[in-house]
Amino acid sequence: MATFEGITIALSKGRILKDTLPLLAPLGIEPTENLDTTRKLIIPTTRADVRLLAVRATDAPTYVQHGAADIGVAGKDVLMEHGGEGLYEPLDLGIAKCQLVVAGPKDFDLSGRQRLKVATKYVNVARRHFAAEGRHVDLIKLYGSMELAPLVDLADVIVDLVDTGNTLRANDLEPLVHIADISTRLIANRAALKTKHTAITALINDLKEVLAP
Ligand code: PRT
Ligand code: MG
Repeated sequence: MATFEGITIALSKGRILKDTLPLLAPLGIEPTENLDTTRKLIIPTTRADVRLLAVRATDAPTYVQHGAADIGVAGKDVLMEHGGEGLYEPLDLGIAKCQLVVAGPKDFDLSGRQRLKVATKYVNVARRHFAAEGRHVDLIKLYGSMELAPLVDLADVIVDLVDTGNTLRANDLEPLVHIADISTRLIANRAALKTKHTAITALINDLKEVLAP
């Protein structure tokens, strides 16, 4: 595999992507392929020293942690679940904001249940949250549509993201406990921060300027 001397950025596909590109454009970083239609996974940009990787949102920290990408863009929820080992988190990009919550049927009595069944894709976050309350819970790992679980008695409650609250309301659920405010973060590989210090620091500072001119 040919080595790339410039900066490799892991971008989360999906809803974060369309909010990330306008932050990079003022830095002269624009993909040379249409990201909606290209099948390429390594995407050159209008800057010869910067290339993009289009990765699944949940995989972004993994690429950066192992140095396959120098920097990346990931939701705080994904970082909390991943653990953030080997990662530096220099910037809050302030996009894709939402909240991580425990949600369940309206007026559900969380304390009334001895052994709680919790469905989530955030099993580590959920385990930590309930352990901090001294509770053991049965965790059920799901990969999406968590809101369905309490409706069909797969779980009592879910740990999931909520933005407008429309999805919960449409399914007669409500937020019960707030766990964390979520937004998208810039992450950097700790080793790359040393070996490519000048280039990465310049990029971080340019991004800061875009966020708060
Ligand atoms: O598919 P994959 O597993 O790779 O990831 P994904 O499907 O989670 O990715 P994607 O593109 O959906 O984006 C995920 C990232 O966007 C998350 O990691 C968050 O950091 C951020 N984000 C911000 C959100 C939301 N807001 C959000 N509302 N991600 C998901 N939602 C979902 C939520 O899970 C729920 O089902 O939207 C629904 C609730 O929305 P409301 O407005 O009805 O409350
Ligand atoms: Mg998805």
